[in-house]
Amino acid sequence: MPGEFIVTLGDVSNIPGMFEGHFLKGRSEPRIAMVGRSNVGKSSLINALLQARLAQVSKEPGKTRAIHFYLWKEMGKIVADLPGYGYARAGHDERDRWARFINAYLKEDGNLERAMVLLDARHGPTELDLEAIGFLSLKGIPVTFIMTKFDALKTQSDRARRSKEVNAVLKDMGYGPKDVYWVSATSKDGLKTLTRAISVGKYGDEEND
Ligand SMILES: Nc1nc2c(ncn2[C@@H]2O[C@H](COP(=O)(O)OP(=O)(O)O)[C@@H](O)[C@H]2O)c(=O)[nH]1
Ligand SMILES: [Mg+2]
Repeated sequence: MPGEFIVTLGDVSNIPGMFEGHFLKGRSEPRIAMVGRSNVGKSSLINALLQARLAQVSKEPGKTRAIHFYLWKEMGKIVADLPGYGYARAGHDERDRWARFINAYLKEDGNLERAMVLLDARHGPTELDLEAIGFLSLKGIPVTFIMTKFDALKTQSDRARRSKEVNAVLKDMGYGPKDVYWVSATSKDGLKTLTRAISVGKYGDEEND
């Protein structure tokens, strides 16, 4: 059952009338926001999960300036593809605009269930990622981490080393290895495990409850 495009929020000025309490354009499905650096693989992951070519994948960073909402039918959820941050040519104005836009969205959406912060498996969190994570936790939004492009880590020792490094950084922010999902939109590695977690609404951080 492929997903479906719902609506695009191009700008703060589009927000009025879009949300009403728990509803987005009259739809009540809980929202999951995909957050991450430009080019980290947000759109590719959405397409892989929703089994449709909905989100535009681009080699050129910084293309998505809008928030696109997609219906993940099987899950009964709505996925929000948030604009990426941190591409090389973005200046301060652009960053401010990003923060204002995301802020306005987060304030209006009464049914945001969780943010998925996507990080490149090869690099781990950048300064801007850490800023974004801080921003989300300040807003009280539950965060789960998704390490993308896992296929690019070719050897077992690469994988072991990278996961050790990432876990160490995230530990400092109060997150454990169970909050981290390693996936590849290309090879489909890890997608089942992630989908299962989303479908039962139980993520690593709640497994021991
Ligand atoms: N090797 C590899 N490349 C990927 C993967 N996911 C995305 N990419 C590539 O990374 C680039 C950016 O992807 P995109 O989904 O547009 O990233 P976004 O800007 O975060 O939405 C594209 O060239 C994709 O083909 C993956 O799982 N593995
Ligand atoms: Mg994108």
